[in-house]
Amino acid sequence: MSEKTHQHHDPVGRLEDARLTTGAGRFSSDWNLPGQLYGVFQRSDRAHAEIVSIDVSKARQHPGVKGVYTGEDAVRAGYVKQMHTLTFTGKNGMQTRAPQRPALAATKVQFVGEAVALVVADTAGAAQDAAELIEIEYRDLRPAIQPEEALGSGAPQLHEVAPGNLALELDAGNEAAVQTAFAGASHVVRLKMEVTRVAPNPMEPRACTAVHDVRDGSYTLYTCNQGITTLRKMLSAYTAVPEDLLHIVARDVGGGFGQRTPVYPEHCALMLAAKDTGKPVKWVSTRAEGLATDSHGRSNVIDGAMALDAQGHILGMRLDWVNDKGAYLAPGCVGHLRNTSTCMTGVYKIPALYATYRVAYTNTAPIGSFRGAGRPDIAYVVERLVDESAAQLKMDPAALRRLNFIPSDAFPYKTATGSTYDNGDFPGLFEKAIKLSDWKGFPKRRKQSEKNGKLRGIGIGAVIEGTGMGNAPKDDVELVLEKNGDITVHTQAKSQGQGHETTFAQIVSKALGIPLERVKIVQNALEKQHQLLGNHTGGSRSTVGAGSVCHLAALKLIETGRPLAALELAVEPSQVEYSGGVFTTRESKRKVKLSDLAKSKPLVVAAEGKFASTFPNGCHIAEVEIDPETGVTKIVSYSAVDDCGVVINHTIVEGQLHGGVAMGAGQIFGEQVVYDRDTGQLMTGSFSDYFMPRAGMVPAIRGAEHPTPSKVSPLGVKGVGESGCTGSIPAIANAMANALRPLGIGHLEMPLTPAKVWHAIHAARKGGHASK
Ligand code: MCN
Repeated sequence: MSEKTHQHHDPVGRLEDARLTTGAGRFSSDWNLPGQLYGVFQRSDRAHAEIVSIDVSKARQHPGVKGVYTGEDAVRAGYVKQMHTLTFTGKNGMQTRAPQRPALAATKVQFVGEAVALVVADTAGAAQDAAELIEIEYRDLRPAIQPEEALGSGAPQLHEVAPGNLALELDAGNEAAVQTAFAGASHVVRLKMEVTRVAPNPMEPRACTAVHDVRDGSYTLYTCNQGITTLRKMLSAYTAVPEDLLHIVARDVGGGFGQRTPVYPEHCALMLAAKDTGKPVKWVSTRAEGLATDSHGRSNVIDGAMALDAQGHILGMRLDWVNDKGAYLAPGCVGHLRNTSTCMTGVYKIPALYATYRVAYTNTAPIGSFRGAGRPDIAYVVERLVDESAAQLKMDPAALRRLNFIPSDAFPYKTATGSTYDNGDFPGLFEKAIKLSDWKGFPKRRKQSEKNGKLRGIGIGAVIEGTGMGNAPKDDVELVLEKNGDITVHTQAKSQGQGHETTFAQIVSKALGIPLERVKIVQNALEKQHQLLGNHTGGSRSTVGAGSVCHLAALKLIETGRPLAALELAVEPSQVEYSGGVFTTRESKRKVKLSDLAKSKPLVVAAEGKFASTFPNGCHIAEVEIDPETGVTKIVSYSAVDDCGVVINHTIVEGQLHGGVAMGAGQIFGEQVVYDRDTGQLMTGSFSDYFMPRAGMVPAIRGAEHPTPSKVSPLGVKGVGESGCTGSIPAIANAMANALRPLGIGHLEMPLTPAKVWHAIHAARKGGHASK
């Protein structure tokens, strides 16, 4: 972000960058163990079929092959229960219908790319060659690809346990209140929307080397992840190997975006092979495997309606969701339900809310968490409805929002779906964004664009998201004052690029008043794996959770040091003061350095805490210019004001926002996982078909902070890791709608590719209907 208005810059460069930018990082495939073998998966080339037979005899005889494993082996080992998180009770007491998922498909394949066999050989090449010799006879079945169709009558059925392909049906909010609100409304605005399926595509592909120790039956997995506590729990549930026999090693992780939290069948299949061969077995995913089998994100269809009075006050909102979950419930699948009801009211005081959810199985890759995990989805839905309402009421969309914001004196604010927003100043933040974007000057700029033959639009995304709470029992860290006076802090959070080594160190160095360079953050150390239980990194919770506990641990160190210093100073502990790494007392000129307290033995303190959700919020305003001759759109201006509470590192926060905005822009303008509706073949199986956002898509962002310290965290922090995505998706979509509305073009579904935009413009100019 080169163009910015941040006033208070004290840039602290990222401590990890020296390593990461000089090739000294250590990623999963950098691990090589003596005697290791290589695994290659043979995957289903069809979306839905019964496995009639698998003949692996030729593969077994191939030179160099040390083992071939199929669904039979997975079932025999009992590796069939992938854990899921959809543990709510649904409508009328309905319980989630979750099929088993053998680590290798046993009787049926349910999506293109599903692992059917694992071949292990001396080299990856030999394993690949042998995999191609496996003969699989399938009986093809008609696939169910589109989620609404999958739920319809006559659709092909995926799982016996889930008739009608329905995994769960549930609701949230108050249906009667919404009915009353709609009955009394002057305006009802309806919009059906799709939040498309996208692929996370972190820079580092998935990889895992599994090792079995025959002496104690333990397994060590060298695998990229977002923190071991959740992964280990899920791995144990899948394999029934007790958690204390599962060790997980990762140093640097090249991006995660939610995709790396959970267990994957591949982890388990590699464990099988490692045990059987007695050798480490290494697998590195190809890009194509990643696109087909890394859990995808979003994929929701939402039928929405908003009720307003004559002045533009929002009276109620109803949303009917169809949540596509793909072929199986990925462990991280809960986000699209929980996070969409948590912030259903957005930043507005909407008195009546009601949502229904129908969770569908389809013959596609499972859907898991992906940056935002439902947060961008609900932000998009609310903000699109707000903008369409403003259009219908012929109101300025900024004016309509001003009428409806939750006022700044209303915190803590309990929403109609039961969340408690801790703190915020939505109107104040909004006005800052309006000013930053020069909202008033827009008509002039639009005219200028018109003169140049371009269509210009401006759009707002005023958004909020819940971050913080995790599924671990607590967040905890261990802080060690080393003999040389340095500080080592162990946490179970796991950076995949977020910069924790810097920000957590900043937290500790600030609390202790010592130089940053003296603090070292160590994540997921093998020797601490079974001692610390804190949350993995995800849900933008690490700063609120692990970060806050780093702060508490530092304060505890001071309290632990105080009586020791008092002894040396020969005073009562209450007379000892601490500042800047030094204990002093008024009674004498003597000082005791913190760094001297551990001279003979390291001083260890443990701290823990459990924190409620925080609610970062922001207002993003995008301005776009469309070339009607080509349908190509440029984001010409982007302003973002965010409230992530007290900011630890301004540069990192900006980077997080910038990355998130680019991801949102990618989804609006091109990213989409596409399956052929008839055959279920993956049409976007490589980067020549799957659109990845490019840096040039997002201009310099005009950013500003508007912090309201969170009451939940002792640091006053809120999360930020997903905010960019949550703000940009609605802001850019609304800007596009605003640019096209004068032509009579209604809602267009993302992705707004040049071809789609061009067709809509040309259809409108010819007086026809805009295509969806
Ligand atoms: N931060 C800060 N001040 C605040 C809040 C955060 O300085 N008030 C800093 C943090 O200390 C941290 C970073 O900003 O260095 C993000 O913090 P936080 O919001 O707590 O989020 P997490 O660390 O828990 O990261 C998870 C979040 C998620 S859920 C996704 S998805 C995501 C994201 O972070 N995936 C990422 N950002 C990513 N960034 C990179 N480079 N790669 C990913 O895979």
